[in-house]
Amino acid sequence: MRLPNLLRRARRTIPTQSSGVKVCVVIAAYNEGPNIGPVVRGVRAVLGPGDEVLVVDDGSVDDTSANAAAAGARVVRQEPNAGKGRAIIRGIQEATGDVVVFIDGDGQDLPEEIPLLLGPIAQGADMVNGSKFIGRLKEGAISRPNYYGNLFMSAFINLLFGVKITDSQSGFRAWRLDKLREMKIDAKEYEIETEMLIKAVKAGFTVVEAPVTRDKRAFGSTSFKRVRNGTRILFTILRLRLGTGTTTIVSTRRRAVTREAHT
Ligand SMILES: Nc1nc2c(ncn2[C@@H]2O[C@H](COP(=O)(O)OP(=O)(O)OP(=O)(O)O)[C@@H](O)[C@H]2O)c(=O)[nH]1
Ligand SMILES: [Mg+2]
Repeated sequence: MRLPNLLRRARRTIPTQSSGVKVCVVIAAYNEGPNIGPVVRGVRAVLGPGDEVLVVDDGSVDDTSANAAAAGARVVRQEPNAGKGRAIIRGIQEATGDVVVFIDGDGQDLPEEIPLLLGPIAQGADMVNGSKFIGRLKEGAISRPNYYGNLFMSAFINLLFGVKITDSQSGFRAWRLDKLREMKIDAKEYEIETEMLIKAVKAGFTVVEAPVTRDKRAFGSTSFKRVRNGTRILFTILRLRLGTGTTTIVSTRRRAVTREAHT
């Protein structure tokens, strides 16, 4: 890992190349032509030479794949478009290394904050959730309905599962790859984050949060459909609470989600 100056304080907690930890950053991208190049370059700037950036281009009709490859990412392409969940699942299958970081391809997450997610992994966490609600929301980063929707989903999960998550919908996360692959994930769309989080909690994984910044989308518009995807997220929470569906839990030991202190 090469660290930007502003993150030097976190250096002690960051796995470095010399520690032999290989990081794979997975980016699900759908029609992110103008955004993906800067995101990939930003990610590569904080990674070491042995690390990898993997872009899962999900049937984009623009130059997402070409731009991602030109910026130095390994690109896998799915056809036709099948949803963010399917793309993340493909990313988990294709990833190599010890630690996987997921980051959005639209410029809303800051690649220079990746070390903030890797620090707690080096200290023993299985999953680190980047939270904009204990971090910073920049101007235009989230619409008012999505803001309250996000808070509601997190509160509902906390109530049903007895945890203390602040940002259950965050797509900016780090995982130990071996733990990630212990879970069977079957989400198709934006409910993927909810499913992975709840299954990690139910499996007894050590889940912590780290404060991150959320910016506004650089170019283009979101594919998130409030009613459709909100309903899918809600049903995912209820399905996992009731224990129905194809959920596979490797262990029933539960640990509370704990916040990672600001460094
Ligand atoms: N591969 C793939 N990626 C997707 C798909 N839908 C969304 N994504 C990616 O997932 C990331 C987040 O998608 P957005 O549509 O911006 O959703 P969001 O950031 O959760 O929601 P907003 O806050 O409304 O922007 C971006 O990198 C998208 O390109 C899809 O169908 N396939
Ligand atoms: Mg977005």
